[in-house]
Amino acid sequence: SAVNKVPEIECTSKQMQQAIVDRLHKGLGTDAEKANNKAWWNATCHAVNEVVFDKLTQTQQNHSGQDTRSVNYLSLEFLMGRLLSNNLHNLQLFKVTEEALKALGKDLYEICDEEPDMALGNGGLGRLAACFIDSLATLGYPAIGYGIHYEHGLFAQSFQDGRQIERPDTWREYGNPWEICRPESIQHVPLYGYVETVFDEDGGSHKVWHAGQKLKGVPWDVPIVGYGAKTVNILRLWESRADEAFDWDVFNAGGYVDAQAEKSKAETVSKVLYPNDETPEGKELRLVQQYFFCACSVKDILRRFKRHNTDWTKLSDKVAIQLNDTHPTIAIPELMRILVDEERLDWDFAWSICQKVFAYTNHTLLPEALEKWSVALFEKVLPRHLEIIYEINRQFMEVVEAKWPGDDSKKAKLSIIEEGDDRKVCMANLCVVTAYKVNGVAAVHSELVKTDLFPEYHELFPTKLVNVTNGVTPRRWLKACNPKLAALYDDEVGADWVVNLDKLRGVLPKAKDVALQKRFMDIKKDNKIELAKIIKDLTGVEVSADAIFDIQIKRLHEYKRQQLNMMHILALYKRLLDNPDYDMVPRVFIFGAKAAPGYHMAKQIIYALNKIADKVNNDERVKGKLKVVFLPNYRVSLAEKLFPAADISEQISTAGLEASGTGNMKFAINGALTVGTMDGANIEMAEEIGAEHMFIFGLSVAEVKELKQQGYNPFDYYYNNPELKSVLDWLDTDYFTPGHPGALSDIKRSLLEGGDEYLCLADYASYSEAHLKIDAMYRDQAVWAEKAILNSGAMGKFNSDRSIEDYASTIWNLTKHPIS
Ligand code: 26R
Repeated sequence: SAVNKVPEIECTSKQMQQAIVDRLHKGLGTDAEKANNKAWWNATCHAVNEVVFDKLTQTQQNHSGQDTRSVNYLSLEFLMGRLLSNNLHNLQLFKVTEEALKALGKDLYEICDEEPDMALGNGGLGRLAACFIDSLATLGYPAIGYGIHYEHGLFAQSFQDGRQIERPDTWREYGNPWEICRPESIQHVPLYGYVETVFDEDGGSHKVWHAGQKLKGVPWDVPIVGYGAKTVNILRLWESRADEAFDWDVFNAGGYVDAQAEKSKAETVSKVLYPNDETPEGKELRLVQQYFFCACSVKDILRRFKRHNTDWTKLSDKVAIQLNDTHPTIAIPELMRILVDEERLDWDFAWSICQKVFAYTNHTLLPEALEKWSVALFEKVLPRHLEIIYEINRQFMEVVEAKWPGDDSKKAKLSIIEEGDDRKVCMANLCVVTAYKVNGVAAVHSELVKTDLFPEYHELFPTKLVNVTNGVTPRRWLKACNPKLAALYDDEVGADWVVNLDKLRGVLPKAKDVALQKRFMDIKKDNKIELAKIIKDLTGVEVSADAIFDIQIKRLHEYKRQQLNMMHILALYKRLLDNPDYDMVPRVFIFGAKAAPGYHMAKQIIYALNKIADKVNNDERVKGKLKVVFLPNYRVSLAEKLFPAADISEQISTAGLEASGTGNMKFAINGALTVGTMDGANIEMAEEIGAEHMFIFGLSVAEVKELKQQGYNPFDYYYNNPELKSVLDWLDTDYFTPGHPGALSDIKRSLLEGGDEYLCLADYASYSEAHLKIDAMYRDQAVWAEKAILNSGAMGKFNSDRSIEDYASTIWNLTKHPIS
């Protein structure tokens, strides 16, 4: 089909030069002599936008003109990273622009490095949303991403004496060339206040919510260029402002100065991204943020619907709303409120519409990550929504009663309201009750959603719970970030692998081919040399590209088990100190991770790894065989330099706890071998690649359950494994923190007295063995190269285009509208 063709370049190098120099002159008021790299970047972006805006208008006119069914992807997070290189690749203008800038004496890669990351997300969930909107546009689906225009994205991280310091991220301090403000689509959002029952002349009644405060939502649109540049969709991000239209005097007689204070209060709503990954913070501002975002988005969706429609039965024909985790759940009672209170539809009709519009994606099974809001807070901020939730719940409890008559424990478990001293609204329950489909993000995760998280819901709604395995966009995560490997694949399987990743399978039969192996390994080596330079720049540590690059990059969380990796590093260090001739292939362990600012143990693990790195890297006795590097400020743009340079990918979560993982996919596509547990998408990767080409270790989901049931005692492992014992005891000394004995003791304590919730000790021996196999295999470079090729070539399934096709067919019922 048309969308699967790699299109022609439509612009010459000369024209691109002219466009960029033009933007320098006419857009920025500078010239080629005076301009610094930031100005060149800006000018290049604006030159690119001349093409993008054209295609954007075409796409939007086409979709609107045909009143197409569309998906609305609601997400509090979009972790976009940088856009210039990505947009150039998707427009097929990268080479031309590289030439154009070269002729002007500039290096495109350096110019791209000027761009601040758009870090409007925490980690996996936010980056998934970014990959998905890339795929939606590439495949030609009408789609719009809705999010928040945070002034500050995820905090910038630095280290001070090994400890994490957070500073505000300032991605748009000096403007952002990619966004367009759309004041014509402003929305108004009520908050607080009280609910009045108004009696109608016909004897009925309806509710009126009298807001105590109002916000204005200002939309900023970021064009999302599909690969091949046929479709350009929109990411619409809402910024909060004070609402001048609101009559402040009624509520606040304070006058001008107080009004200014109200203004800055209003602006705090979209000020900052909450940096908590997997642990919700029950803060009022977060609830206001969620509601502000949902209210703006739902109103915008209805505004678009009403341009062509008056019949509400058609809403579910035109609109699908995907909830990215529970964070945007308030969109559900908000749609109910609008339909019932404002459009005056009857409740049952409105409810039947809602049940056909919303679908929900679950991204985590960790109980602490499931959002619950206190009823009291809800009542204060969103009094009408609480009433609506009560009514949804009352009716749902009747359904439960009909299914399990008299069973109060079932009702307690399924109720949207958690009873007790501090009553709570359970957002996940509201989602499952309402949504017409609920999906997990990898096969094992989706099974666990059915059997462990929502077994009763599954009994009640046997077709509601489904799986859509995650994927990543091969445009950013192979073509743009690893140009040399991309060129190899162009030669080997044809350039259209970028829209059909299954084509990479073409290299599998040649995995033993010596010439291919050499080219593949030379590329890996080049990428490692480039990363070594970055490591030197950022940390001062010198590493050899001949060593095994063993990388763990992801948020810092105990369930992801960076501390297990750490224990193994300490064991290697100990072996080297005990035996100076200990025979191992030189290894560089590389970490990148941010800890939630309030997560003490995560911060301790960062501190410990930094302290261990200091010691190991400066110890002559290890003879350069061991290096440890913790890169500061891990983010998308740094990730793009790490995945292509990895030999080993660490995917070592406790089985059953990593919903999917997506970094695992990016590593394997770029030719790293995985050391991993049978968890999340690792399991499906093993199916595609062959488990024998990975380093699988540790307890399975079933074994984890069994061990926990029996009663797990970490001391059993501690006393039975002398190496493990000595490694943990080391943490009690002041060896790594001279003068501060015990500075690392709480890590040991949580692994022993604390009960080792994530079973690090139980998996240690198996993990350590897997690393011996890695060491042995790396010594045979032909075998290693073969395995690397077999991994990369078998990753076609994990293309986010495949994920989106799954969503489109099993959940959204969406059809393509390719723009010619
Ligand atoms: C603050 C709280 C509500 C919160 C909880 C959890 C905020 C953010 C999260 C992030 C979670 C949901 C997340 O990122 N999950 C990750 O989603 C990825 C994409 O599906 C998975 O690959 C990954 O395994 C999972 O941890």
